[in-house]
Amino acid sequence: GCYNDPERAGLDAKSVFDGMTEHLFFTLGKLAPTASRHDLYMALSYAVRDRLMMRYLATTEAMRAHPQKSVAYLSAEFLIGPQLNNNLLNLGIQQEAEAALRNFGIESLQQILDVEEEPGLGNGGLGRLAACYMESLASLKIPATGYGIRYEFGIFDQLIRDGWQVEITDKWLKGGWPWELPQPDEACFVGFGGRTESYIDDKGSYRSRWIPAEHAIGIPHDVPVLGYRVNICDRLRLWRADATESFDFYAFNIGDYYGAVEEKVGSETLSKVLYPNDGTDEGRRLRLKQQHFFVSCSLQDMLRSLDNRGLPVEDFPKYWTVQLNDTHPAIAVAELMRLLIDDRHMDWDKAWDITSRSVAYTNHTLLPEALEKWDLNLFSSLLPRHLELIYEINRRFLQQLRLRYPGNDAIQRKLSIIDEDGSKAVRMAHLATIGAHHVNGVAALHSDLVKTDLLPEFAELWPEKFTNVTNGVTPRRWVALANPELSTLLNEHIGEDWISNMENLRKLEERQNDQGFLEHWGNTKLSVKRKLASYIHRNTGVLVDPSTLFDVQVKRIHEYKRQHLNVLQVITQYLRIKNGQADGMAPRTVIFGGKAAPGYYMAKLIIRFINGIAETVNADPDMDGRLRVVFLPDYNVKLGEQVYPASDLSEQISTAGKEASGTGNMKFAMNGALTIGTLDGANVEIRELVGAENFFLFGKTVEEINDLKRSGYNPGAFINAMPELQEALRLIEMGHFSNGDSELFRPLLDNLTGHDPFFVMADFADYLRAQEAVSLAWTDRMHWNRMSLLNTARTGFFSSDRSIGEYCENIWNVGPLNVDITC
Ligand code: DL6
Repeated sequence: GCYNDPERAGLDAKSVFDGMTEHLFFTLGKLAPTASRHDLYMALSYAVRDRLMMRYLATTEAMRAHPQKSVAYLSAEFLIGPQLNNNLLNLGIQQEAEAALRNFGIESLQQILDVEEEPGLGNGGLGRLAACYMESLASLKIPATGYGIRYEFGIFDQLIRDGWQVEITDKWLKGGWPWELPQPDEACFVGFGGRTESYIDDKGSYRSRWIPAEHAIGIPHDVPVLGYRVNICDRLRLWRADATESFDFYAFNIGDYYGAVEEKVGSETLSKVLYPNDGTDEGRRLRLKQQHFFVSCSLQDMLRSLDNRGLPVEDFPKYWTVQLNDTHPAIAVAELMRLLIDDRHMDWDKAWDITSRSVAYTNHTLLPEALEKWDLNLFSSLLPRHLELIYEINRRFLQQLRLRYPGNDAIQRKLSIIDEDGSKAVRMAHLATIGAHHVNGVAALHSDLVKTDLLPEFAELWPEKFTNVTNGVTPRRWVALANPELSTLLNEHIGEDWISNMENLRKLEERQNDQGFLEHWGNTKLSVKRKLASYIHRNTGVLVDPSTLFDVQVKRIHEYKRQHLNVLQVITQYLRIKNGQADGMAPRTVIFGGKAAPGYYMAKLIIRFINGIAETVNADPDMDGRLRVVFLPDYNVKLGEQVYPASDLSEQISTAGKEASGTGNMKFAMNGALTIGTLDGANVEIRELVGAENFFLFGKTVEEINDLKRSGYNPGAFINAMPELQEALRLIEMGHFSNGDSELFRPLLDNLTGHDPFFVMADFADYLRAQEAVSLAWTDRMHWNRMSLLNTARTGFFSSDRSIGEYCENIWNVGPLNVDITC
């Protein structure tokens, strides 16, 4: 077939303009002179989507004609961010789009990009990682589908009222979202609840089957994912839950209209809302339903794709490699077994062989509260057949263990999928580990800790299963799109290759002693900081000076990420200025951003704390030109794109051993920010690559933290050794940052001075020392610029292209697909 229709989908400015005009008229029912910016955004997006379609269909057709292995990336979250500019960049038509817009009286593309609403279908790093990986898969020409949920309401919008976080429903679909293609004829049925029964099939064999009490329908909504300057266009397939009509019809006929509506409303709530992933106890039952819903639809879809192409189901592992993004989709192990055994009448061994050769699992956290466990009663009431299958998987696994460790009951209890200590529960990480052919952590340190601390016995049992793939982020979005100023500079001096081969940034090192270049480097950063300063002024009313050091911590608010450590340090700086002891201190703008889970009290109090300090500091004339504190409301992908490029200092200050990887740390470093950080997650690798002399290290190591725990940690001992810290705590206690209210921050103070679970007090002195080193380094601007340049030059490793390359090679065993779109 011919997928290249230059009339209908050309890439020049005239074609884009014609496409927009056509969509304004026929799709949106608008005339150009009265079109709003939103109309123009929609028209341009549809015109761009047309240009994705031929690549998308050519990719589908290539996979039909020449089947090869494809990646199924299963993730409860895809935080994909705004789509328009990314697609323009990857197609190579940003300038053409801008030219087309000028014909509608729009001066800059940015004015239209500002209109785009982002789908907040993720909480933070895990969901954003999935989005970067989809983009890299397509750019590396690997056939892939990202399977997830089309939440009607994604992560809440955050407002700040009187210093507190207020959550507002995220209505990302309200203006219409032009990037999805609903495919109702590819819907799937999913069951819940009910019972199981045995029966004898037509060949006389005993079988089990599940009689669910209720059903939902999953309607796929496909989002094209175009790679950078390639013909491959992969897809994100997001499932929306719909009501099952057969039930409704029956109820309508017997006159139970309201009963039928209730059923309909019930199943539609399934894809209604995204839940926090941090272990707070919200919506447990619905969350498990969501997981099974999207996993079941996705696996049915994969099996159907084999059927449609006439490929035998036994070849499932030859055509699909299924990656579990954390344990949220771990039910896939039991569901694939069920589909193969119950629906396809396969025997156990064959089904297990297929399942365990297809599935791999990525662990993203060691935090015990975030490791998923499902109460056994809840689980059996929703998924009775899956529980039977899990019992059988477990029985066979424990048998294997008994042979390996005869008489060792303790190890069986510890590794069993069923947790029998206290109220019984299903341990999803164990199910995933047993069912997967590979288990990986997301940074070198984290993968080591998975082996030594989280799953040591599993790692001893199956050493070859355990591996590492350090996370990465896509340079297209996080440098080329987010930082056009830096991109232009890079393109001029080292060529454009870096966008698809980030290791080429190394060429920058040749310029590290070139004074003129370093000055240019610094000025480029300054111009990006001016843009952020103006955003800050418009959105918070705070005036900040772009020439000050932009010291930034943006990420979810969590005690382990220790935003409160940062705030305490700010108070110390404030006190030093007040006491006339601030000689040599760099003038700073300290910027925070991030959302707290709605049910996480301490995190919300930390937001209030940041805003309390900001209010006091920013109102004090003594701080003018020396210290400003800003909390940026509603931190999301779009805002991240403005923040990373404009940062000088990246705060990566989690308690060692708690942050699995971090990916913000990579975005900052690529954009030339220096890191102040602990030896945690990917910080370790960032420091190794950029060089210890270009990184501000502080804090206790994982071993030192463990020693402190063992010896009985007493934060008081650390506080007593630091008069400055005592003074800071005293001021907080007096209500100095809360208009005299001495109770407001008491829970935070009690936490820090009491048991201090994240070792804030233990790391404080060293953090202060490292911040002084930052101040000192800032005084020699050429030296700072050189360090900044080296951070960019040496962080090509953190491109998600490298991570995906490793997954393809070491875990998935997949290769690129060639797609031809010429006629
Ligand atoms: O791997 C992506 C991302 C890491 O960079 C973060 O360090 C890690 O916290 C995050 N993990 C999760 C898992 N659930 N929880 N909580 O979000 O994954």
